[in-house]
Amino acid sequence: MPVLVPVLGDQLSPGLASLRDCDKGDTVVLLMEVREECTYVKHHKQKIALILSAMRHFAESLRSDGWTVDYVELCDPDNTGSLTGEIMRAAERHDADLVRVVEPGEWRLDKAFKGLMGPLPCEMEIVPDDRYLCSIPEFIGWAQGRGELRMEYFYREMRRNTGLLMEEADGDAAPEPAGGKWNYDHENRAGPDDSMEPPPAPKFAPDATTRAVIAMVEREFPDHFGTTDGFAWPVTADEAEKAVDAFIADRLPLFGKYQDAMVHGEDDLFHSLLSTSINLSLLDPVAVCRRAEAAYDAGDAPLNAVEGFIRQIIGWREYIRGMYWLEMPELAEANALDADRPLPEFYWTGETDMRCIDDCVRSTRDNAHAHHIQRLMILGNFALIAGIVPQDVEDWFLVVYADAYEWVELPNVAAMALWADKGRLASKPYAAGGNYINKMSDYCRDCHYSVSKKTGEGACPFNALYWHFMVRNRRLLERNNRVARVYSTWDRMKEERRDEYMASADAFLETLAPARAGWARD
Ligand code: FAD
Ligand code: DLZ
Ligand code: SF4
Repeated sequence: MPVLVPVLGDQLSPGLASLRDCDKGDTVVLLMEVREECTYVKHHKQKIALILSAMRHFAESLRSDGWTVDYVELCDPDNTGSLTGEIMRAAERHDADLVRVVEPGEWRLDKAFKGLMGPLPCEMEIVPDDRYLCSIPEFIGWAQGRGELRMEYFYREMRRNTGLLMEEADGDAAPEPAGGKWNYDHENRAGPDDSMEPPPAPKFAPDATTRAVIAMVEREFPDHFGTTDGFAWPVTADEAEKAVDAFIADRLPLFGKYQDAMVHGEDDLFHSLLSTSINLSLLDPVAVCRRAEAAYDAGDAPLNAVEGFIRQIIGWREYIRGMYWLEMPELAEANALDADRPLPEFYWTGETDMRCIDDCVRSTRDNAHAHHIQRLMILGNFALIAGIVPQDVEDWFLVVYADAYEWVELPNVAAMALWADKGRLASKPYAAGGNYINKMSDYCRDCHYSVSKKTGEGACPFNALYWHFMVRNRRLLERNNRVARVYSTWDRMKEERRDEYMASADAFLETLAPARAGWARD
């Protein structure tokens, strides 16, 4: 009568709370490959291959550590196809006394797991997920009574709690942030330049297990988006550690400076590519931050880079997760700007003359990855200013990125990129015209469109769409004092000019072919 411990595909840590106090002799660890998780949205082929391969490798490492593992493969003939179906079946198969599972990372599964408590033939315990610095109740406590839920204040608390980049002060005074400031973001806004030489990121060649999973994914999910050809993700904790070593040695020193830069054909620049490993739990996020801090202490990386990197993990990542649980389920339906245009087909095919979008979609298709500023200021920004339905955009982001789980994808897309939550997360919409993209990238140099042309034939579409967005949403946005002066500029423009902007945007929007059905969901 063992304890059955289901471990989900993104819970691949031997230190998982559900395993911690278990007796290896009286526990069965259950890992389940199930069709429903691969297809409730039609995830990128590379993403499915990554998760299933990492699960298979994790099962092996548990076995060599002395655990009894029950591994259900996708094509097992008795596989019910769902996580709840498999937990039920395994509880009966093993005549379990107790099912103990760490709370899932998604609202949808949380509801499904709570619904299992009655039908299961034994007790079920859902234990809190303590792989984060800030628990869900702590985050809700932090948010309560605050008018504005800004990441910066949350981040400072995480710095104090962890002591990361904190320095002892004189006497009894509280520790202070290294260098005297909490945030060095203003040093992290360089566009690309000729001196920039991004070192290649490490690639992890698929081993036999990964190759078998890739073949299965190609066979079982042939119509899913993306390619598995260049699969190079870490699939074990050891490989993920090697990825951290390479990042700290080669890319961290310039991570800050070029954090917001974009270069055509350069998919990684100085980014870490660690999100897939952190989200799968192959890496402990705080341990990664301590490695970066050690590089600063040793004089191997400057403060703006190390602070910027640590902020992404103990600041943004933790805050985003807290916001997900605070704002669900309403966040999934949010559409504060009443955006009503369907997602254009070119998000899937990359077939557009906009060189910036073409490059980001290519990287997304080939690598199941695009870096932050591509996601926010190209793909997210276009969807925002073109008024694309948030739920279409959310499905796209959840499908295409190897690091995408709803807890992290949804707040980033709905709240950060699309302002669908009316500014609960971001104080103003991240809307930008072509000038911003031209400053931060080399995309515009060889584009079919001219970034300096504002309206009419051949003008960069971002320019007129920016004003179209501002005009469409004036009632809501002009009350925002971070946006208000945009309207003074608009009001000072000649009427004829304003009409040209609106006509250009309308003409461009008319050309957008909506995505065909079936890309994201059947
Ligand atoms: P780096 O640039 O090296 O950053 C270091 C780490 O910081 C990342 O590995 C990640 O763990 C963390 N991080 C940075 N920014 C964020 C953030 N905004 N939210 C959460 N963690 C962050 N990240 C995901 O993990 N999954 C997603 O589905 C996802 N969707 C996004 C959608 C949009 C519209 C936007 C704007 C951002 C999204 N992000 C998402 C955040 C970010 O873009 C990715 O974490 C990052 O690009 C991953 O690449 P990297 O590991 O090289 O990151
Ligand atoms: C995303 C995903 C996929 C593609 N496949 C599986 C799977 O077969 N088995 C599994 O346990 N989890 C999978 N996942 C992750 C889940 O969909 C879900 O996002 C997380 O478990 C939430 O914590
Ligand atoms: Fe993108 Fe406009 Fe630049 Fe072309 S000109 S790359 S569409 S921003």
